[in-house]
Amino acid sequence: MTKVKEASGLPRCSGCGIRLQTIDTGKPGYVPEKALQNEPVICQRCFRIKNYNESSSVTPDQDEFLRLLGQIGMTDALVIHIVDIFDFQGSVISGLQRFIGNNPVLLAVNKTDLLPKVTNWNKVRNWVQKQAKDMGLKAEDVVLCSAKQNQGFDRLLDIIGQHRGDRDVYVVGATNVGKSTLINRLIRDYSDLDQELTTSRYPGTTLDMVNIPLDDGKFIVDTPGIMYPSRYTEMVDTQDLGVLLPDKPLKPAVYQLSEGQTLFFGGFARFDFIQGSGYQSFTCFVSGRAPLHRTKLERADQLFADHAGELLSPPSKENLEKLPDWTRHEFRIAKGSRSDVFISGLGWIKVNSDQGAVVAIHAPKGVKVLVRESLI
Ligand SMILES: Nc1nc2c(ncn2[C@@H]2O[C@H](COP(=O)(O)OP(=O)(O)OP(=O)(O)O)[C@@H](O)[C@H]2O)c(=O)[nH]1
Ligand SMILES: [Mg+2]
Repeated sequence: MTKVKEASGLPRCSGCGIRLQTIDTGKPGYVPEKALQNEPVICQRCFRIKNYNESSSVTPDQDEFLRLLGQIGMTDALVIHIVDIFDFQGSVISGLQRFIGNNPVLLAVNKTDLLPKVTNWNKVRNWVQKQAKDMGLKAEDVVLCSAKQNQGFDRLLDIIGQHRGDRDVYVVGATNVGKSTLINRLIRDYSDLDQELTTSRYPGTTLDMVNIPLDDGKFIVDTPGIMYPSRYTEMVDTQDLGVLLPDKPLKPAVYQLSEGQTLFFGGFARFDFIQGSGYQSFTCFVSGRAPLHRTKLERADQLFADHAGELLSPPSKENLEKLPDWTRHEFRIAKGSRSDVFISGLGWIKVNSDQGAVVAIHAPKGVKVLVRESLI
């Protein structure tokens, strides 16, 4: 207790990094006075997330996050940039170098356990490297890993060892990509510390930097995630988040569609097959909990107007009303290309035919939708 009071006021929460306070139960960092005796001490919000799986009620301040990232540019550090393989284009920090200066970066592509069981990992690695290059990301090395299933960690530690020298390690990324889970894995399996960072399925869990000591007096630092409003998962109600996010390996669903057919992904989005070679197959890589519904393109507008939030759900009617109206994105898929139509946070649809096609996606305004080279 004395130790706690000596430091400038109260210490930080060892779960989420927020400065602790004992005054205002409604403000971030609140901890009841008597819980300050615990070792390590965590705030009430972290306690609730850990014990009751509660969702975070804090809306983190983005300018503050960017300022924190900017601090990394002023220190000599190794940066681990974590990206979610299920939402690659949605979770990449494309301008990372702007914030972190000349510090070296390792690109860790997390959640590989979500890809189908039979996956050609060399192909995935090449794909990641090519995407990173096309997006202008600079990385000393790329590693595929799963913090949940403990895949890729020997190699991750290996390349951290090769590139760290005597620097601190900063773990950065968009919200929910698994930064804290990955550091917990390192703490649990590769150290004898008893600290546990707070993790949750809801974006915006870590609120400030958290320093975890390394053997040589340096630190590995967890950071708050950057929020990108262009990810569907940042837009939806917490109830619907559980539907969008897969929690087991994706089971690709193949649909044979004829020209002029539409697929609804619950009430989340819609895919139109407008023109092609008559009858084509499309493979959907989306979380198994969004029910797919097929209809005729000419009936699709009316169906959505009449049945959104009922037949076409989730989201519920009430939650749909909280989302922006849909916009339509039309794409011409070139002959001979291998393309995915990607919807950030929802997944992607692979166009299987090499005949090319004209397709369209309808999704809430602001959600990132694009065509990319096929991942799988
Ligand atoms: N399937 C799968 N889920 C993962 C993996 N790593 C993390 N998760 C899950 O992703 C969610 C977010 O994990 P966190 O570690 O809290 O993510 P974060 O990047 O620290 O998030 P913020 O603190 O909000 O920026 C949790 O539900 C984790 O269980 C993984 O390798 N595979
Ligand atoms: Mg975190």
